[in-house]
Amino acid sequence: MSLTTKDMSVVKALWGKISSKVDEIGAEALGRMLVVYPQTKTYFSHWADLSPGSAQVKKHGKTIMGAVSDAVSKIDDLPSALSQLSELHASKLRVDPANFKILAHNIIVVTAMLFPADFTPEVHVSLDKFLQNLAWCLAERYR
Ligand code: HNI
Repeated sequence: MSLTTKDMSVVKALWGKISSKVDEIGAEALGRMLVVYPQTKTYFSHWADLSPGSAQVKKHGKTIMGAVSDAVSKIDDLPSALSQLSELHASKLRVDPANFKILAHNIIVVTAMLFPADFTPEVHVSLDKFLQNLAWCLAERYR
């Protein structure tokens, strides 16, 4: 489902509120994904410690959310904003694209947890649509 102008402005406004905590959101979401969906651990088997709050989980959570924040700033043209990352995940990292939706779900859970007052049903639907579009664009280079 494509993003409406309203979805875009809702997501941008949300980012304005949560931007100081995106690193924390990324670390918590990644840590939870690795526990709740243990099949995702296979991609990170080269890490020394995959448990929630480990140095590598924190660092990579920050990296992921850096890319998500960049995508928010380029929300008008997500396919080109994400094409290089899609290429990397498809041909080098070889991540099953079904996992993008799993991580998106964890990002939503943690955003709701850390920002309960801002997480209105309206914000929920626009954030969900944005992250689903992001997941779809990340899967684009698998074709
Ligand atoms: Ni992903 C590396 C962004 C989902 C497995 N990933 C990156 C990097 C970014 C990134 C940025 C660093 C690229 C570089 O080094 O140039 N990943 C994202 C985003 C999402 C995502 C925005 C979805 C929201 N990645 C996933 C998922 C998995 C995944 C769901 C597997 C389950 N990513 C990886 C792996 C690496 C990676 C593996 C390399 C990490 C490392 O430390 O070697």
